[in-house]
Amino acid sequence: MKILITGFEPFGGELVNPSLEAVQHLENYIGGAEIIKRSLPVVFQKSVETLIGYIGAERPDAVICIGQAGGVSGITVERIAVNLMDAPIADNEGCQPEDMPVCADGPNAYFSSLPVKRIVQRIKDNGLPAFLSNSAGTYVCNNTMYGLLHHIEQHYPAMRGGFIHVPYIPEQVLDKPGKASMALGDIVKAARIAISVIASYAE
Ligand code: PCA
Repeated sequence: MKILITGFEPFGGELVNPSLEAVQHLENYIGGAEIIKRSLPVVFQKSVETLIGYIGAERPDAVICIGQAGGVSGITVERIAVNLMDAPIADNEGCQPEDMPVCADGPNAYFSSLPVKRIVQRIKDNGLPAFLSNSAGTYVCNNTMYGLLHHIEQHYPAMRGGFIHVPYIPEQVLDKPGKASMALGDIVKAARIAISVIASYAE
């Protein structure tokens, strides 16, 4: 099988985004699956358009988008994307939508079609903190997850898709006392586990 995994560019004044760092460290084959690694801009709608372009070019069996959730203390597997853009800060092109739908004629929400509970459990079984989350926020990550699941629903009913948020890496919290972080190697390990679960689940 083929799995497309994406990370985001840095945003919000950060110099790195752990999601993209982790994606770039992944091997090209994991658990028998071919891994396609790509980056997404932190820009409303452009992130979705870019992702849809990758999907059209690669026709993967599953799509995992990864993003940074500064302050979380573990791998955060998202269950739900909501049809709402309400940005606490401007995106990387200066856009800050407020109380707007992602898709005017779309449903209120989509559920991840990844095996979210299995992923959380397997990461924990490997000694790393992981949580199931019922909100991916209302910023670019939620927008991307919603756009992904909307596109899958309309065009690729057999494709699986979902979103995982990851913590800061230690170098990002040197000036943020009290903020949680996770070593990049552990985030990479968790991403590998998530991929392995998806690869075996589909068989
Ligand atoms: N995190 C942001 C957008 C890009 C990223 O890595 C979010 O959680 O919406």
